[in-house]
Amino acid sequence: MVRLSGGEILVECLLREGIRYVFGIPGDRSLPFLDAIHRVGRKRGLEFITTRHEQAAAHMADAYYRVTGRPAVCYGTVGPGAAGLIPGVYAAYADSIPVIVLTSQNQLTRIYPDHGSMQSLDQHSLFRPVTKWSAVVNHVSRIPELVQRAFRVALTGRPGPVHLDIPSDVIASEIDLDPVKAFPEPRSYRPVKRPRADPGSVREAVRMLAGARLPLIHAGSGVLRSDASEELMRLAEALKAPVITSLSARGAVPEDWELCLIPGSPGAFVAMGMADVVLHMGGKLGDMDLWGRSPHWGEIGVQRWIQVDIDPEMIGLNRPVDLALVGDAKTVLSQMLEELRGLEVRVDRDVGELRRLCEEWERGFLEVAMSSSHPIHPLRVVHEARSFFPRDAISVADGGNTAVWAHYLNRIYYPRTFLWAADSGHLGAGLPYAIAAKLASPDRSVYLLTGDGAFMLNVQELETASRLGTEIVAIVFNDAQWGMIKGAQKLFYRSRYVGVDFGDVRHDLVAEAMGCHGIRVERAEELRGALREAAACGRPAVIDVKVDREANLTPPDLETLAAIWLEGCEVPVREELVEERVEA
Ligand SMILES: Cc1ncc(C[n+]2csc(CCOP(=O)(O)OP(=O)(O)O)c2C)c(N)n1
Repeated sequence: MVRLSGGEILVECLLREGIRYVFGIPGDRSLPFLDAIHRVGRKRGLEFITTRHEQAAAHMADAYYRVTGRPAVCYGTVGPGAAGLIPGVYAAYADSIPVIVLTSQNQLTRIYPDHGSMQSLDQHSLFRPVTKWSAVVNHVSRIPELVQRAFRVALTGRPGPVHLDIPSDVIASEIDLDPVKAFPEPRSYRPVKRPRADPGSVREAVRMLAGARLPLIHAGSGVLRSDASEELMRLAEALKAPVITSLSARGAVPEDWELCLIPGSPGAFVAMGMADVVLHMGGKLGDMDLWGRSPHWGEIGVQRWIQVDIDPEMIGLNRPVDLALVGDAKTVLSQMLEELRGLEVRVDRDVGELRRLCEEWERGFLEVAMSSSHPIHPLRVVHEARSFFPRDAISVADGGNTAVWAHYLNRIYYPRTFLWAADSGHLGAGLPYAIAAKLASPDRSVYLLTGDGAFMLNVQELETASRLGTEIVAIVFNDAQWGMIKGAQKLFYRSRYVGVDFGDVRHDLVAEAMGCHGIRVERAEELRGALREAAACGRPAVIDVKVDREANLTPPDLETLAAIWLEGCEVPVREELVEERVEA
């Protein structure tokens, strides 16, 4: 038996799970935990990284998982610290990212219900809607069991964040325990094998796909979470089936691959309508997938649909299926490949034309990018950045229209090299994502394409980047406006702008003030030199690019996106009334 404090027990549990980073802002309630990191954790590779806002801490833990496939921890102190984590935890939850969220809580005798302590907050309830599971650790002896359960819940099934609320007397108290029993290997408390699908259904699915006139694979982020890209490409090749990824699964296949149809491109749209059998792997078919419904997809009952998901609750969520397979993407794809052996596959499929449509679409954007140099078109910035950084660089997107432009010309070639808060659309995630991506993968280039509005939401993290020496290149599309919202006001409300303009900030000078390198660019010809300077400066760098304000209002897809988001809530624009009132 050994005598350990709650803080030491917690650290030991995290070490057993291979945790490398705890991101957060300390509070007085976390002192025993921090001290245990100092005495026990550090020498075994566990570090506490202070951020300058808890939201960024959660985004960093999120990004660390996206890049490495291994979870990280974010921490907030009782009350404001916990509340500050929420936006980042929500973004992770929306994209099914397993983040281990720890919060400090007041003493057991003062909580649930609270009777007047400073900073009291029902954190258990607060985190429930943005986590898969939340629990209050009500005794020091329960720390191992509840931490182990937290990891089990976070990492199995459809992954997601989990939350433990730890009272300050629990973390400070000591107990005698048997370390062999208290800290077993993870495989003794959570499954390490991936679930297989029913073999009969796999056989049926493969037969449907092999005999299809045009099979199409739609890959969601389950493919990324399960590291199934290689199996996916092998299956697509064997079937001669084109692949479209969801926007959040970009990188699951190389976007210049002959079977890849870029989401949102005409090639993808034609295939979505034409395919007679669709294999939908690991995703929820949300609004950005146009709900899997006609007119963009084939008619229900005509276009046959096979859905694979690790979570049975996702089956048929937005489109009825002809065949459901419940299992892990990588395992099910391997089962399919095995089943396909020796089976005759139709060979008359030609996806070349579909692919040509994608390339034409891209060429159109490239022409716009290169058509002028002043003011700088946002597409030019995207193009210069993508062609400067190596194929395996990690790119992070943030912002409204900036992220839309980035989609057009920022091609992704490898899994886990594209970070974007896809399902939350959470502005401000970009800078913390980029910093954590560099921590997670120091040998790769990391660049951020961000709107200026989005950038300022977590700009304080430039200090974190400079302290950590994470050499990222942040490219800020400076148009001094909330472009996407202003663009919607332009399209639907006759340019009656409200709340969408702000000042021209010198982001390069802000960067310098926080220990980073800053460059301002006003002409397109300066972009290449600025990128070179930023990449070679040996510090995190910010390139503040003055982009064309007018062009940044309405990228071609804005109208479609706005129609999806505003469906059913369009306000009829009654011009006569508006004019009458103005005159009165
Ligand atoms: C945290 C958060 N607040 C508000 C929004 C709503 N929103 C969506 S796009 C957008 C404008 C983004 O402006 P910017 O980052 O400057 O990029 P731009 O559209 O100008 O390229 C806003 C405010 C959001 N998605 N996230």
